[in-house]
Amino acid sequence: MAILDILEFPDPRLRTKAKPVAEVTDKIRNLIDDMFETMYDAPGIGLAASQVNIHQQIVVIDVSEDKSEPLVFINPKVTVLDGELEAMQEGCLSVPGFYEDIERIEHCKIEALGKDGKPFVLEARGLLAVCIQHELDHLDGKLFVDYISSTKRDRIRKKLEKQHRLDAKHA
Ligand code: QAP
Ligand code: CO
Repeated sequence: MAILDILEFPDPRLRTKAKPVAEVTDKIRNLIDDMFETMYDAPGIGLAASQVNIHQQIVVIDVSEDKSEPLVFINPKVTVLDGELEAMQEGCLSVPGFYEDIERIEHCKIEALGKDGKPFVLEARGLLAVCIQHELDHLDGKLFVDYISSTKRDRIRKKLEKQHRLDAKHA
């Protein structure tokens, strides 16, 4: 197991579109274990492979209080179940320290392969539904800051770029 480096906004690699996983191999399962370790260490509630510079369609999520409900989504497809929107404050491990209210679909269905390579379907609402949409966006090269004003996004970008320069100097 290993803790992986997380790419941070505005790293252009976060804009890469992930490719479907052809076969769920032991290598993919090892990556999934590392993604959970990385997410729990942060700590976070969701992580997409794109964020650790692996451009395959893999997402891990655990919205439980006690790390007891790990969910794996490989090659996920989301379907809107009703059009109702809900605003929730979102953050992102790739945009550390910044949180914004984002509107998402409140009720959705997700079809994916599990860690065992078998297809499953899950209906989600609330935080889980929001987290799934946030993580699937990563696989498409999208970030939550894409939904806010360009003024706010630029401010966040400048602050993170400054932080990255400081990090590089002290590395
Ligand atoms: C996506 O995000 C999410 O800024 C997952 O300094 C978040 O796990 C979906 C984190 C909220 C729905 C609602 C963020 C950790 C974790 C930070 C995360 C930070 C440390 C974010
Ligand atoms: Co994120």
